[in-house]
Amino acid sequence: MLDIATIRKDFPILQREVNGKPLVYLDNAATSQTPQQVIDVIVDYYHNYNANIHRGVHSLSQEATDAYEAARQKVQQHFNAKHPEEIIFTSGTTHGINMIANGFASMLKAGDDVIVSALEHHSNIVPWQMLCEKTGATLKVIPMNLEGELVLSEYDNLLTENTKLVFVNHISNALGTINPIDTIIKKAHEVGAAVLVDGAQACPHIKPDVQALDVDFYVASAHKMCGPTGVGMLYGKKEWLTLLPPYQGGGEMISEVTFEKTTYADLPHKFEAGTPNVAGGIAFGAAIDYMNSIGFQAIADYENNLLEYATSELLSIDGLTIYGTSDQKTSVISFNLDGIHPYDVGTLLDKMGIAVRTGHHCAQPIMDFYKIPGTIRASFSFYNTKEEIDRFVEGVKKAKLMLS
Ligand code: 7TS
Repeated sequence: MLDIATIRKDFPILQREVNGKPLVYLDNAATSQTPQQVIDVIVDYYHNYNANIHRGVHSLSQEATDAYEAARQKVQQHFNAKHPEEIIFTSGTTHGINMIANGFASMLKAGDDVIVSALEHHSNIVPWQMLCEKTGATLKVIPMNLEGELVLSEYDNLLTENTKLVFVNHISNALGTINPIDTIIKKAHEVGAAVLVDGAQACPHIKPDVQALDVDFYVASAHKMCGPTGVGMLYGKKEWLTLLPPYQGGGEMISEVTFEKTTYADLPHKFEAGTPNVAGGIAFGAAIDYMNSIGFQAIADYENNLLEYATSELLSIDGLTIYGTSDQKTSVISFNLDGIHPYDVGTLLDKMGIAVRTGHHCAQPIMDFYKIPGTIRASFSFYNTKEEIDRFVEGVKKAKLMLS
């Protein structure tokens, strides 16, 4: 059992009011809130040992380098990567995906296929479309069903010896569906294709094991798991990261530079050109510590209860449709009220101090599938409470009355 009252005290922002009402923050899929323990780590860095890393002989630089590399090891252990150099610090999920899409540009050709899923965030669609434009490779799509699940029998039909890459999210940001990535990875490997899993929405809820999954690439953002914005991780199997060319050229990613030829640094530095987000990387490590101190099993159990409760309460409202009804689902509810634009509901909820997201959630193909302009999305975290869900459901009822 989680002691939610105590946990909530860790999050200063949860104490504030919005529009004269206590904040109910239900936009956790967009970004999670930051506990004081993580804020303190950022403040401590700038107060006490702000320095550039990997380059100074002076003490501050050594301290900052040690803390940054210790954070890399925390990320490595958390995701169970075999080697610390398989963890590349990025600016977030989008950056990690673009690194890999860019890397494959020199390896794909016309006649090759890459497979995406119908449930992706735009950041796991557009970089691959750009890659296909560059290389002549063909983009194929695993379709979805009305429940918001991937149709795996169709995936079987798409896989051929021409398939070079498959990219799929672990959990859908727009619907909350947990995708069967272990099966997707196994089947891709049977035809020799590599797999990138977008874990942006999974990492706030579960602890992925990249070795057990045997995934080739896994990407995530710190800001969705109690860390700061502007930092994330790319896991890549060492063999792949060694093979792929660097994404950006610059300082710190080289071994030797002359005007005739440059040789690249070893992993992970080959993919980390320029001064990184040092405070962010260190704080990412602190966020991982924080979440593990609560425990991912406890988080999942608690959030599943919130999801069940909120789903049944919302379904008691006439004319309310939930999109994404898989039984493999995390704590995200996307819904609409008959004849009412999601934006109007979101705006009224904000007036009541309740933060939700409205719109297409950067997943337009899903909205096209359901033939809707967008949804209202409430996404719950372990620091949300049943009382907040009651206020939210009351808010939706009020908004419905005002708008019908
Ligand atoms: N992939 C998924 C599945 C996501 O949910 C997001 C962000 C991204 C990639 C991009 O992450 P970034 O940190 O690089 O921006 N999703 C959302 C969302 O659902 N609402 O706001 C951002």
